[in-house]
Amino acid sequence: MKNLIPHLNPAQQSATAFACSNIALCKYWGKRDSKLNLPINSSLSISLADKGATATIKLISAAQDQYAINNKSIPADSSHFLRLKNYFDLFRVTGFSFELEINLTIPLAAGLASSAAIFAAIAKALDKLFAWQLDNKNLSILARFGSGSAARSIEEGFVEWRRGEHEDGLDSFAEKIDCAWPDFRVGLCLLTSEAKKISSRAGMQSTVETSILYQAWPAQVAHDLPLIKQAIHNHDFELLGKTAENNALAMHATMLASQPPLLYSTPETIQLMQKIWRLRSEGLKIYFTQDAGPNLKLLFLKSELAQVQECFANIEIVVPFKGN
Ligand code: 2P0
Repeated sequence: MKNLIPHLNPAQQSATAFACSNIALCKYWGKRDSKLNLPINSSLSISLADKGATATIKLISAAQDQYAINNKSIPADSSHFLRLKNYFDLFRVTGFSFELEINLTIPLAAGLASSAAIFAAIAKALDKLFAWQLDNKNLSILARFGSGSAARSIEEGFVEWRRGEHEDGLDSFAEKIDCAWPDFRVGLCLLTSEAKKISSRAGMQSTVETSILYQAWPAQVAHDLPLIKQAIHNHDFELLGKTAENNALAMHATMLASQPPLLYSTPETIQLMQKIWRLRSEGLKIYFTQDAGPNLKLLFLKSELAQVQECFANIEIVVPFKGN
């Protein structure tokens, strides 16, 4: 941390920042260092524009930190509180505690990358509070300490998080891919906004430790990542969609082979997958991706919008690139 942040002298009493959520098209699943959140594999995501988290951090003279999400206080004995406190412990200022208010434009812990947006927003707000003026590379590393996928929530558009090689993690950060795709759309199909029972953190650890299929995962990523980048650069939607969908299903296959088995899908998830496959066989150009939860995210282009809205009620459409 000393190599990353210049000092711990606050420049102001309070700071606010927003960070977007992101959805991985090539997934991060598995850590080589769980303290520093260093991934086993590189990953690639699309940022969700105005869907994300706003963090307001204040220095208060109370005995203990106070955290709230969507105006609801987080109990001090909860795992959410402990995880946030562990992060804030990296930045303690003598004589002060931190007050944190998070406001989300996405459901909490429903596989819609809320922890990514939350820790990225906190990292950006801390940068303002202390006036560090970190660049996006260092903000990405700072966010990664809170949650791996938060490394990808600093930038907009398509983002690649390279796993890096160094033990200190200073080469493990995310960078924007310089390629806009204005017609690209993400559809959020919210089957449930209930919090998941097994966190991504626990789920990926169990998969790495117990799933024999996990051995195949780095090879899957080595195959998929260059294809997804190629598809982005060539605006080849079919290549992007089929590679991203296969990547998500392969990740879920490694989870299913864990002991005990890890299954984030519900019957509604499977029904939705089958509907997407049927519509695709009938000519609709849509694909899906799935994270550590039952909800699916649809990938499609603007040209399919009317049909997608007709086929899927209650879908929320995200336009990742502004001005279209
Ligand atoms: C991803 N997920 O690439 C993958 C796909 C979920 C499935 O990154 O332990 O909350 O904080 O590093 O970042 C969710 O895991 O886990 C995640 P930690 P994180 O988006």
